[in-house]
Amino acid sequence: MPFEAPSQDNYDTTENYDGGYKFAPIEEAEVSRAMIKRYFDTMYERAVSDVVIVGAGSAGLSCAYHLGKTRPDLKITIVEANVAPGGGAWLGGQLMTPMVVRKPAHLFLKEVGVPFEDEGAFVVVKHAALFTSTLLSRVLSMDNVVMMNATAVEDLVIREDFQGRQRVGGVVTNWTLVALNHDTQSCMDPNTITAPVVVSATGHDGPMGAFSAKRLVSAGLLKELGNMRGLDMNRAEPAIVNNTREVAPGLIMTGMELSEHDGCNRMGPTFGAMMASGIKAAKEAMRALDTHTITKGKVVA
Ligand code: 48N
Repeated sequence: MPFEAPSQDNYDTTENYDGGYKFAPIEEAEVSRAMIKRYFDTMYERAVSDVVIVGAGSAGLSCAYHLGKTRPDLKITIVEANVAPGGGAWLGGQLMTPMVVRKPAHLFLKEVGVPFEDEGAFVVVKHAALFTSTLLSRVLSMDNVVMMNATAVEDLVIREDFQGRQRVGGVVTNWTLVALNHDTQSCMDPNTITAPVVVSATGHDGPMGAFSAKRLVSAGLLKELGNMRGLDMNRAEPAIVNNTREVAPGLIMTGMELSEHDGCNRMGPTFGAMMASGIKAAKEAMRALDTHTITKGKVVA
């Protein structure tokens, strides 16, 4: 019998909740094909992206927001190892829920539409998850931004460029559960995403924290890690924002990963620097794209 939609079109139609709730009929294969086609069409299309952002924590998401909003023409692909994006921004400090953001970074909260309580020099978001879920929803609703979560960057594409320099030209990916289990069986080879600019925002802790910083050392592009220093909020936050930069040709580093790369202080449970650093990383990415000639996702001049 053809599906008869409920008489009204609002979600709480009474007839639906008196034991009469009905769904439109479906074939299981329709569900599979709806997911497969969309996901793998996206993977195919994003095999060459304009910017890859590694890590969907507060820095990576802030970068994606500013970049996606400012340059809706760019193909921005976020690769996030966890099933749940958001990194360390679901809670404040010591698992407490309020999130502290020092001014003037609170202006980003206004931009994104996150309410806060004003404490003078800083503001407090009542629950960190309110910030992260709001920012995630803004980023994921952008047509030019794609997020591949549960997907790990397990290496960097590094090639000699037109100037004879070692340049990061994309990322090497695998399903995270595969990346974490390479020692259980051999030959689970990865995949790649080519991009002229990679923004690394992999944080300072967790199973893959500071991934790109560590890879630069093992690939011989960085002599040694600076290693994150002790907590000093007033030194740490401006250092992270002001030193957000292209740390290697084609690789921009942002957020707490930079503290491991540079050896600057940590700030603890205050998140304004993550937002401002992410925004600066977006500006650095646009600068890099504007100063080079790019063909098929590669910097050629
Ligand atoms: O939230 P994080 O860890 O990193 P940031 O830099 O966005 O924010 C850091 C911030 O939460 C703090 O640590 C605060 C301010 N505390 C400071 C302090 O002093 O303690 O997000 C990084 C994201 C995570 O979601 C990881 O799962 C992901 O990056 N990730 C990766 N994704 C893909 N491939 C990888 N190899 C990878 N490594 C990490």
